[in-house]
Amino acid sequence: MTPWWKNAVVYQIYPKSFQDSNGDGIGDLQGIISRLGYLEKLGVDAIWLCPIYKSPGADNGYDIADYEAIDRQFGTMADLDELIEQARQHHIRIVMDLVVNHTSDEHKWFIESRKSRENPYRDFYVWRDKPNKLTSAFSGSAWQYDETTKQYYLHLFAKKQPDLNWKNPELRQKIYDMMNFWIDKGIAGFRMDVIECIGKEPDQEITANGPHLHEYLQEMNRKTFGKKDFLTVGETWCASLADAKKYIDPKRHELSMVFQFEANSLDQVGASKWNLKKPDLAELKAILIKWQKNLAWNSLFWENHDIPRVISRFGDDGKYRVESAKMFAIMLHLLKGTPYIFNGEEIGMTNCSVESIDDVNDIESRNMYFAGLKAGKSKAELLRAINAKGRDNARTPMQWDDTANAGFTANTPWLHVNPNYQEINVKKCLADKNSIFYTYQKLIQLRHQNPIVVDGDFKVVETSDKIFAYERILGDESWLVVCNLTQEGATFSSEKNIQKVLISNYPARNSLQAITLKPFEAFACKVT
Ligand code: TEU
Ligand code: CA
Repeated sequence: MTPWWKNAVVYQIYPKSFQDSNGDGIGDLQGIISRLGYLEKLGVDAIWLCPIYKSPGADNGYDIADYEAIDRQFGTMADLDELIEQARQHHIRIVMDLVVNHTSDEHKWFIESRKSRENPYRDFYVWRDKPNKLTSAFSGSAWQYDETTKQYYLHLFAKKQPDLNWKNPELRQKIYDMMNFWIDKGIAGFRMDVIECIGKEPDQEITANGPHLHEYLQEMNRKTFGKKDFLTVGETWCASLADAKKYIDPKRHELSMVFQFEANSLDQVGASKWNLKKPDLAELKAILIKWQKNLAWNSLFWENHDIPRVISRFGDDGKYRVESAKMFAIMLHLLKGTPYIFNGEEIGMTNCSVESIDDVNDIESRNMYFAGLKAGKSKAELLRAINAKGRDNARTPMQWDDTANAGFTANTPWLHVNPNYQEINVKKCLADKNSIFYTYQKLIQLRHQNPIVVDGDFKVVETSDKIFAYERILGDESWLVVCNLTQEGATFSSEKNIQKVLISNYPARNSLQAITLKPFEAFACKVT
């Protein structure tokens, strides 16, 4: 049986920023419901919904206080049920975010756990007498002293995100029960937050890829989604090719696919994302080729709620904004794997700079800033790093139209709207047959209608570093994809003949012999 996700395209929604329905400045479930027609027009098969569970919001919902309740700011469980049902009527499935490496410190398990060393929930979390050198992804030590029981608890993320102890079988069973609660509701998949960390061995300072990780995933598979037609995608920042093969090997019964982030370090020096460097697109190409050639199935994505907008980062968000957005779309969507579109990517939304830390919401950026000030760095250099890499860049409200607050809310939005909303918005894109939106729509259609996009072999075409070109081949059919990664002209030549141009971001070509590609030019054609 072919799983539902095999020829699907997934659309990621950051609920807080998508559409506000009741004027409190915060996106919500009814807002999403009101935009299902738009998503159906785009043609996506599923929505990955970032966390909407009950949460104090220290990390915008990735700090969960109750896995089986909806946060009031997003609506109610009835709204969620309505979303699942209405989405189904628009041929869209719902994939939920599963955050089980940690909870909020306001989760009832942690409230109990911290009460006494003998509490039945004590061992659901990781408590030690002394901290070691482990650090939090959000700056500082990963250990927090707790006065009541005079021990430290582990938090690989914020202080308000204590890590769960997966060594405890009772905890694991509670997680599986919760997953089954959601599966029974009729959701179609889970995106698994930092799932590589659940096998952590804190005493050995091992966080990702611990010795029991795959054992836990196999147990989870068996006890929850294993026999279902279900999408599971693991967020695995540290996955090597060998790790990825383990996660997705059908014989091992773990996950459908993983997000790997090898290309994500292209614009940094060393281990810190804040040490900026100009990315080398030849390396980007090499990474894509490596994963296409060696992994049976990839997750294909440029953006998510943690990383900058792709055109601002690797392309051009100025003069060639439209051309480069379409080029990145064409390059990615005709590769082998499951494409993910992050809300706003399909209209070419860009990064959004701030001038003061007061305008920054993201906990990762804020903690880095204040730690940086203490360490003697200048405000200017810290803000420069935040403007290039901070997570708020991709989290600004969805730009629907050119009215106040971009049609996102009738009131003050929780996070500033990008000032370019009058130029870049959904309404304008829908009215222009040549817009980025229709390039995405067309790419989704191509995937749905042509098995070659799903099943075809991937073959690299040798070119200069400026160009990424590849073929997809199925039986005697062959598609050629050619992308100019730069804003300069680039020469390309092939012996092949164009039978049909399938998609392009400039007027269609009719020959492949010694052509000079225009800035960020990209096209795909059937060749003989
Ligand atoms: O992200 C995992 C993660 O490692 C990020 O914190 C990453 O290091 C950072 O965003 C890079 O800029 C997941 C979620 O996607 C993220 O939003 C959460 O903050 C994090 O887990 C904790 O749940
Ligand atoms: Ca609202």
